[in-house]
Amino acid sequence: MTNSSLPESLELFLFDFCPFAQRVQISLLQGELPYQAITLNPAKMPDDFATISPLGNVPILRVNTTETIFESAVINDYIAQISSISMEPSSELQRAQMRAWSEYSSGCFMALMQLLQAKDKEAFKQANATLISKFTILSKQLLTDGPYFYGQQFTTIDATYAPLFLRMQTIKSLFNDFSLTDLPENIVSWMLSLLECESVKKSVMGDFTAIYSDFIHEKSSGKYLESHLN
Ligand SMILES: N[C@@H](CCC(=O)N[C@@H](CS)C(=O)NCC(=O)O)C(=O)O
Repeated sequence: MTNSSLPESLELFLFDFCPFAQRVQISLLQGELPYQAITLNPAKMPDDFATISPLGNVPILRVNTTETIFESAVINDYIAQISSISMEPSSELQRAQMRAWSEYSSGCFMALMQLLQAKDKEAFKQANATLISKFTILSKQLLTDGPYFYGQQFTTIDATYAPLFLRMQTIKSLFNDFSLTDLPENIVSWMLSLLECESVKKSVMGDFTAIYSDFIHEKSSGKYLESHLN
Protein backbone atom coordinates (compact mmCIF):
# COMPACT_ATOMS: atom_id res chain seq x y z
CA MET A 1 0.00 0.00 0.00
CA THR A 2 1.68 3.26 -1.02
CA ASN A 3 0.78 6.92 -0.90
CA SER A 4 2.34 9.95 -2.54
CA SER A 5 1.75 12.31 0.41
CA LEU A 6 5.07 11.77 2.14
CA PRO A 7 5.35 13.92 5.28
CA GLU A 8 8.05 16.56 5.45
CA SER A 9 9.34 15.32 8.77
CA LEU A 10 9.02 12.30 11.01
CA GLU A 11 10.31 12.25 14.59
CA LEU A 12 10.17 9.17 16.75
CA PHE A 13 10.16 9.57 20.55
CA LEU A 14 11.45 6.44 22.22
CA PHE A 15 13.18 4.79 25.18
CA ASP A 16 16.20 2.70 24.22
CA PHE A 17 14.78 -0.37 26.03
CA CYS A 18 11.24 -0.09 24.63
CA PRO A 19 10.21 -2.99 22.36
CA PHE A 20 7.18 -1.07 21.05
CA ALA A 21 9.36 1.83 19.92
CA GLN A 22 11.76 -0.65 18.36
CA ARG A 23 8.90 -2.04 16.26
CA VAL A 24 8.35 1.40 14.83
CA GLN A 25 12.06 1.99 14.16
CA ILE A 26 12.24 -1.30 12.27
CA SER A 27 9.25 -0.31 10.11
CA LEU A 28 10.67 3.14 9.42
CA LEU A 29 14.01 1.64 8.41
CA GLN A 30 12.43 -1.13 6.40
CA GLY A 31 10.12 1.37 4.70
CA GLU A 32 13.18 3.57 3.96
CA LEU A 33 11.54 6.62 5.50
CA PRO A 34 13.92 9.27 6.85
CA TYR A 35 13.23 10.11 10.50
CA GLN A 36 14.84 11.56 13.58
CA ALA A 37 15.01 9.34 16.66
CA ILE A 38 14.61 11.24 19.94
CA THR A 39 15.74 9.02 22.80
CA LEU A 40 14.18 9.97 26.12
CA ASN A 41 15.17 9.01 29.63
CA PRO A 42 12.09 7.95 31.66
CA ALA A 43 13.71 9.44 34.76
CA LYS A 44 14.09 12.88 33.12
CA MET A 45 11.14 13.43 30.86
CA PRO A 46 10.75 16.81 29.13
CA ASP A 47 8.25 19.08 30.94
CA ASP A 48 6.11 19.46 27.82
CA PHE A 49 5.94 15.73 27.07
CA ALA A 50 2.23 15.60 27.92
CA THR A 51 1.58 17.86 24.94
CA ILE A 52 3.38 15.35 22.68
CA SER A 53 2.16 12.13 24.28
CA PRO A 54 -1.38 12.31 25.70
CA LEU A 55 -0.87 9.04 27.63
CA GLY A 56 2.70 9.88 28.65
CA ASN A 57 4.18 6.86 26.93
CA VAL A 58 6.38 6.04 23.95
CA PRO A 59 6.55 5.38 21.07
CA ILE A 60 5.19 8.60 19.64
CA LEU A 61 5.60 9.45 15.99
CA ARG A 62 5.48 13.19 15.39
CA VAL A 63 4.55 14.09 11.84
CA ASN A 64 5.40 17.46 10.28
CA THR A 65 6.33 18.84 13.74
CA THR A 66 2.72 19.25 14.92
CA GLU A 67 0.70 16.04 14.56
CA THR A 68 1.36 12.97 16.69
CA ILE A 69 0.39 9.29 16.61
CA PHE A 70 0.65 6.88 19.53
CA GLU A 71 0.31 3.06 19.74
CA SER A 72 2.98 1.11 17.89
CA ALA A 73 0.58 -1.06 15.84
CA VAL A 74 -1.26 2.02 14.60
CA ILE A 75 1.99 3.86 13.86
CA ASN A 76 3.19 0.86 11.87
CA ASP A 77 -0.04 0.82 9.86
CA TYR A 78 0.55 4.49 9.04
CA ILE A 79 4.15 3.77 8.02
CA ALA A 80 2.95 0.97 5.74
CA GLN A 81 0.50 3.43 4.14
CA ILE A 82 3.08 6.13 3.42
CA SER A 83 6.11 4.05 2.48
CA SER A 84 6.72 3.39 -1.19
CA ILE A 85 7.92 -0.07 -0.19
CA SER A 86 5.13 -2.58 0.25
CA MET A 87 5.03 -3.75 3.88
CA GLU A 88 1.70 -5.55 3.96
CA PRO A 89 0.31 -8.61 2.16
CA SER A 90 -1.62 -7.62 -0.95
CA SER A 91 -4.92 -9.30 -0.07
CA GLU A 92 -7.40 -7.65 2.32
CA LEU A 93 -7.97 -10.99 4.03
CA GLN A 94 -4.27 -11.58 4.68
CA ARG A 95 -3.90 -7.99 5.91
CA ALA A 96 -6.69 -8.58 8.43
CA GLN A 97 -5.13 -11.90 9.47
CA MET A 98 -1.75 -10.22 9.82
CA ARG A 99 -3.27 -7.63 12.18
CA ALA A 100 -4.89 -10.39 14.24
CA TRP A 101 -1.61 -12.31 14.59
CA SER A 102 0.24 -9.07 15.29
CA GLU A 103 -2.16 -8.35 18.14
CA TYR A 104 -1.46 -11.90 19.37
CA SER A 105 2.09 -10.71 20.16
CA SER A 106 0.69 -8.86 23.23
CA GLY A 107 0.11 -12.22 24.94
CA CYS A 108 3.61 -13.35 23.97
CA PHE A 109 5.06 -10.16 25.51
CA MET A 110 3.02 -10.80 28.63
CA ALA A 111 4.46 -14.32 28.86
CA LEU A 112 7.95 -12.84 28.55
CA MET A 113 7.17 -10.41 31.39
CA GLN A 114 5.99 -13.37 33.50
CA LEU A 115 9.36 -14.99 32.83
CA LEU A 116 11.14 -11.86 34.11
CA GLN A 117 8.82 -11.62 37.10
CA ALA A 118 8.91 -15.32 38.11
CA LYS A 119 9.75 -15.55 41.79
CA ASP A 120 11.26 -19.06 41.72
CA LYS A 121 12.36 -21.84 39.39
CA GLU A 122 8.89 -23.43 39.29
CA ALA A 123 7.20 -20.15 38.29
CA PHE A 124 9.94 -19.59 35.73
CA LYS A 125 9.35 -23.03 34.18
CA GLN A 126 5.63 -22.35 34.04
CA ALA A 127 6.11 -18.96 32.33
CA ASN A 128 8.51 -20.56 29.87
CA ALA A 129 5.94 -23.27 29.07
CA THR A 130 3.33 -20.54 28.43
CA LEU A 131 5.71 -18.74 26.05
CA ILE A 132 6.45 -21.97 24.18
CA SER A 133 2.76 -22.86 23.89
CA LYS A 134 1.98 -19.40 22.50
CA PHE A 135 4.68 -19.81 19.86
CA THR A 136 3.47 -23.32 19.08
CA ILE A 137 0.09 -21.87 18.17
CA LEU A 138 1.72 -19.10 16.10
CA SER A 139 4.00 -21.59 14.34
CA LYS A 140 0.97 -23.11 12.55
CA GLN A 141 0.48 -19.76 10.78
CA LEU A 142 4.00 -19.75 9.37
CA LEU A 143 3.26 -21.78 6.26
CA THR A 144 6.20 -20.74 4.15
CA ASP A 145 9.91 -21.46 4.13
CA GLY A 146 10.59 -17.90 5.17
CA PRO A 147 12.72 -16.02 5.73
CA TYR A 148 9.82 -13.82 6.91
CA PHE A 149 6.32 -14.46 8.22
CA TYR A 150 4.90 -14.05 4.71
CA GLY A 151 7.81 -15.65 2.88
CA GLN A 152 10.01 -13.32 0.85
CA GLN A 153 8.13 -10.12 1.77
CA PHE A 154 9.04 -8.27 4.97
CA THR A 155 5.76 -7.04 6.48
CA THR A 156 4.84 -5.19 9.65
CA ILE A 157 4.24 -8.46 11.53
CA ASP A 158 7.98 -9.09 11.22
CA ALA A 159 8.64 -5.68 12.78
CA THR A 160 6.17 -6.58 15.54
CA TYR A 161 7.85 -9.83 16.63
CA ALA A 162 11.53 -8.94 16.02
CA PRO A 163 11.89 -6.96 19.32
CA LEU A 164 10.43 -9.91 21.24
CA PHE A 165 12.89 -12.29 19.58
CA LEU A 166 15.78 -9.96 20.35
CA ARG A 167 14.80 -9.98 24.03
CA MET A 168 14.46 -13.77 24.08
CA GLN A 169 17.87 -14.18 22.48
CA THR A 170 19.37 -11.69 24.94
CA ILE A 171 17.87 -13.53 27.92
CA LYS A 172 19.38 -16.74 26.53
CA SER A 173 22.82 -15.08 26.42
CA LEU A 174 22.48 -13.81 30.01
CA PHE A 175 20.85 -16.76 31.71
CA ASN A 176 21.70 -20.47 31.44
CA ASP A 177 18.24 -21.82 32.32
CA PHE A 178 16.61 -20.25 29.26
CA SER A 179 16.89 -22.09 25.98
CA LEU A 180 15.30 -21.63 22.59
CA THR A 181 15.48 -25.32 21.72
CA ASP A 182 11.92 -26.12 22.82
CA LEU A 183 10.46 -23.58 20.43
CA PRO A 184 9.02 -24.84 17.12
CA GLU A 185 11.73 -25.08 14.48
CA ASN A 186 10.07 -22.68 12.03
CA ILE A 187 9.76 -20.04 14.78
CA VAL A 188 13.49 -20.34 15.52
CA SER A 189 14.33 -19.98 11.79
CA TRP A 190 12.06 -16.94 11.55
CA MET A 191 13.69 -15.46 14.66
CA LEU A 192 17.22 -16.00 13.31
CA SER A 193 16.31 -14.47 9.95
CA LEU A 194 14.86 -11.40 11.61
CA LEU A 195 17.82 -10.95 13.94
CA GLU A 196 20.09 -10.96 10.87
CA CYS A 197 18.01 -8.26 9.16
CA GLU A 198 19.76 -4.90 8.69
CA SER A 199 16.66 -2.95 9.79
CA VAL A 200 16.50 -4.95 13.03
CA LYS A 201 20.22 -4.51 13.73
CA LYS A 202 20.03 -0.77 13.03
CA SER A 203 16.98 -0.37 15.27
CA VAL A 204 19.07 -1.24 18.33
CA MET A 205 20.26 1.82 20.23
CA GLY A 206 23.82 1.01 21.38
CA ASP A 207 24.78 -2.10 23.34
CA PHE A 208 21.47 -3.91 23.67
CA THR A 209 22.76 -6.60 26.04
CA ALA A 210 23.81 -3.86 28.49
CA ILE A 211 20.53 -1.96 27.99
CA TYR A 212 18.40 -5.04 28.55
CA SER A 213 20.45 -6.28 31.45
CA ASP A 214 19.89 -2.87 33.16
CA PHE A 215 16.17 -3.24 32.40
CA ILE A 216 16.09 -6.70 34.01
CA HIS A 217 17.97 -5.46 37.09
CA GLU A 218 15.50 -2.60 37.46
CA LYS A 219 12.19 -4.31 36.66
CA SER A 220 12.88 -7.79 38.00
CA SER A 221 15.08 -7.04 40.97
CA GLY A 222 15.28 -10.05 43.31
CA LYS A 223 13.26 -12.30 40.98
CA TYR A 224 14.49 -15.74 39.90
CA LEU A 225 15.96 -14.65 36.56
CA GLU A 226 17.62 -11.49 37.89
CA SER A 227 19.26 -13.31 40.77
CA HIS A 228 20.58 -16.09 38.48
CA LEU A 229 22.06 -14.01 35.65
CA ASN A 230 25.43 -15.30 34.36
N1 LIG B 1 0.60 -0.46 23.57
C1 LIG B 1 1.63 0.54 23.55
C2 LIG B 1 2.61 0.26 24.68
C3 LIG B 1 3.60 1.37 24.89
C4 LIG B 1 4.37 1.23 26.20
O1 LIG B 1 4.02 0.42 27.07
N2 LIG B 1 5.45 2.01 26.34
C5 LIG B 1 6.19 2.02 27.58
C6 LIG B 1 7.69 1.91 27.34
S1 LIG B 1 8.16 0.36 26.64
C7 LIG B 1 6.01 3.38 28.24
O2 LIG B 1 6.11 4.40 27.59
N3 LIG B 1 5.78 3.37 29.54
C8 LIG B 1 5.70 4.57 30.31
C9 LIG B 1 4.29 4.91 30.70
O3 LIG B 1 3.37 4.19 30.28
O4 LIG B 1 4.14 5.88 31.42
C10 LIG B 1 2.32 0.50 22.18
O5 LIG B 1 2.37 -0.58 21.56
O6 LIG B 1 2.76 1.55 21.71
